[in-house]
Amino acid sequence: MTKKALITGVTGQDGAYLSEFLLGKGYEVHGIKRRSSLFNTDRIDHLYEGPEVTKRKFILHHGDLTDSSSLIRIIQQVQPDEIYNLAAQSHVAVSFEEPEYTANSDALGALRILEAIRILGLEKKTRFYQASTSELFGLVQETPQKETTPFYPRSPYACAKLYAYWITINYREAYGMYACNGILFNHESPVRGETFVTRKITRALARIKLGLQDCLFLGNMSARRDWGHAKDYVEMQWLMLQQDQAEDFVIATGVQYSVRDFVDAAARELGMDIRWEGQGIEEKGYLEPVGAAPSPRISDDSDRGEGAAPTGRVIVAVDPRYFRPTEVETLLGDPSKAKEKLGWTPKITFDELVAEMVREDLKAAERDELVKKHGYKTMDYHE
Ligand code: NDP
Ligand code: GDR
Repeated sequence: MTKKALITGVTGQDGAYLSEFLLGKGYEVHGIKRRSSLFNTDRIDHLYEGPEVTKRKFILHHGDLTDSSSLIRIIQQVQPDEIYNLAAQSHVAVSFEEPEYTANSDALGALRILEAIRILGLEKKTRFYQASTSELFGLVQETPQKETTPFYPRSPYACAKLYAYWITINYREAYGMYACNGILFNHESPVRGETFVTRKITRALARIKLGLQDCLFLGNMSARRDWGHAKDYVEMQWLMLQQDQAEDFVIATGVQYSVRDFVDAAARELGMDIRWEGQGIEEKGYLEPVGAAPSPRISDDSDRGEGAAPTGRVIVAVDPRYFRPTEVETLLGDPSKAKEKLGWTPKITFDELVAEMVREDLKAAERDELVKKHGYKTMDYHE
């Protein structure tokens, strides 16, 4: 029997990687996309080009996490073996501006799906995966963070995800459902949303390299994260639903870098050398001319070395607009449980992740350069 999976947030980064992964495993994949005034299927369009579509193995449905009626209708129609709840207003900074909508989609959205499973009598058939997050740890109480580390959410997004985390556990305990949380640390890829910091960096540096942009403006460059690759992480989402018993797992690499380290790594990949000067809001990254003395490598604010004064132009600067009312300064995961029980080992290293993202953004920038050269306007994004 072909297994059926239903993915909410199918048009997002993880939705795209998970769809491809499950189609590769022979699943019939159903995805929920929301209505938008422009096309929003860029990340999954390639899946329509393969044989999956003609065999009707990849099917999209219109629905929304804020609309119970659409969720019940789709789940009733599909009768999925597995539901992956990946849909969310997933931007932490935006959640401070849209707290109520974030709670509606990210907290109540999970509840709506769990209730739909119950209303339709699918508790024993349908397994449920909730996209939980390292943001739950927020103001960290223990380092590294593992499944038993106490939570301390620091944003409306994290507070909404905290509800979703607990309601998933409650439905597991109350109704015997196979429902679990993947507490995933940051994971990125070339199709990461352009306003998350990693993609913002690789896209901007590629454009600066080709003269399409002057400067990259960032917020807190000392923030530290445990960054992995989305392709590795979606495999764990699937594995969590294949166990004898539903359990919650931390998925992380166990290695941490600062935002500034990420800028340095992306610049290196592009053959650019950045020299850092100043502190806090005055901090700037100068593009050193080829052949200049090597810039001191820094991994945090404390080990900044002495070097010659920078002579290049400023290509990275701080814009306080990107500071958050409450920040999550540092996250570092301990994936021991996933290693032991799921056989987790991330295949893609930090350097390979950065290199892939830079490569793809450089190709996109080269396309834009060509378009511009022929007198046409390129697409502008406004954060
Ligand atoms: P994205 O922001 O790339 O994708 C979010 C998806 O949710 C998009 O398909 C979006 O649609 C959809 N969506 C948003 N609101 C609604 C709604 N009201 N109804 C239906 N669909 C909606 O996120 P990622 O793929 O990066 O992350 C997947 C999930 O994992 C999210 O829940 C996120 O919070 C969580 N997570 C992510 C981590 C990461 O580092 N990437 C780490 C830990 C957790 P559209 O395309 O139309 O915008
Ligand atoms: P995060 O990711 O908040 O961890 O949430 P993001 O990339 O937005 O921020 C990471 C860190 O970088 C700092 N930062 C900036 N962030 C953005 N977006 N833009 C900037 O200009 C900038 N400058 C510095 C941030 O302050 C922060 O400390 C992501 C999302 O995918 C969530 O959905 C997911 O749950 C968590 O990862 C795990």
